[in-house]
Amino acid sequence: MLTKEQVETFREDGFLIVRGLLDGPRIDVMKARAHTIARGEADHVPEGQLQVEPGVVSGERDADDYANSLRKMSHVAFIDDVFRNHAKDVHILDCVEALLGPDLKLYQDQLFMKPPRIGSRQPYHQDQPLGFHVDPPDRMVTCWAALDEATIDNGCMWMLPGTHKNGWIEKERWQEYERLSVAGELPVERAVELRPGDCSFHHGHILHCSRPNRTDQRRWGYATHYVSAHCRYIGAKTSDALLVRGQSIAGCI
Ligand SMILES: O=C(O)CCC(=O)C(=O)O
Repeated sequence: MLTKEQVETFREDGFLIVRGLLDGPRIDVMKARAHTIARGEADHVPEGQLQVEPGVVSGERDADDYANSLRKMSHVAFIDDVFRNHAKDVHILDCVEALLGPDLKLYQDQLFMKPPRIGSRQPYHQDQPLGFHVDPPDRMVTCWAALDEATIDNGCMWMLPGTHKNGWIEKERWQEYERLSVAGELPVERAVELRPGDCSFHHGHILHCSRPNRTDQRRWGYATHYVSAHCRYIGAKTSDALLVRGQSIAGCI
């Protein structure tokens, strides 16, 4: 569980770093499975769940192999036991429970792969308005687990502390923050540099981005997006959110 001070930091800043939450052997198992999937050797993961870097798709950038052309894998915890076990990890869920309460569902997961040299920028955005159809909207937390070292040079995430307190922010303002950040004129943005096994937790409304990978080092980070099981689901399709702790609530997601 988190300390009172850690919960307070999350409430104030909209994000929190927890060092050394996951051990090395565990990270190695996840990396091995991710490699198998990225090499196209896992029949249970359809290619549609893998996204290639836009620069490679457009022909402007070259990758040395298919695995190193990938930008991300999505929704793998719903079909792969290694990633599902991670999503149900007791240490992660203890932290999320301290932030969202005892009944928790996994809504979505994404392995952000930021390959060497060609890994592109992820512009400033809030997660929650981008496809998380829950009410109330603020009962959502992402755990971003570092599988590799994430540094300023290889494209770690950056956060704008406190922006989660504004709820939904107009997309024009996302773009304005993005413009300032690219111009180097946003002194309040904070880098989230992590070592393998460290995790950061962020609120669904915090503005955040990640920069391009300018190094020869890959930067894999696995994001699991959790919601409180007490939220109502307001999406058009049926929700496949996965109960990971506590109980489902009648009439809720
Ligand atoms: O890892 C990245 O590059 C972006 C991650 C992100 O936007 C998220 O986890 O919400």
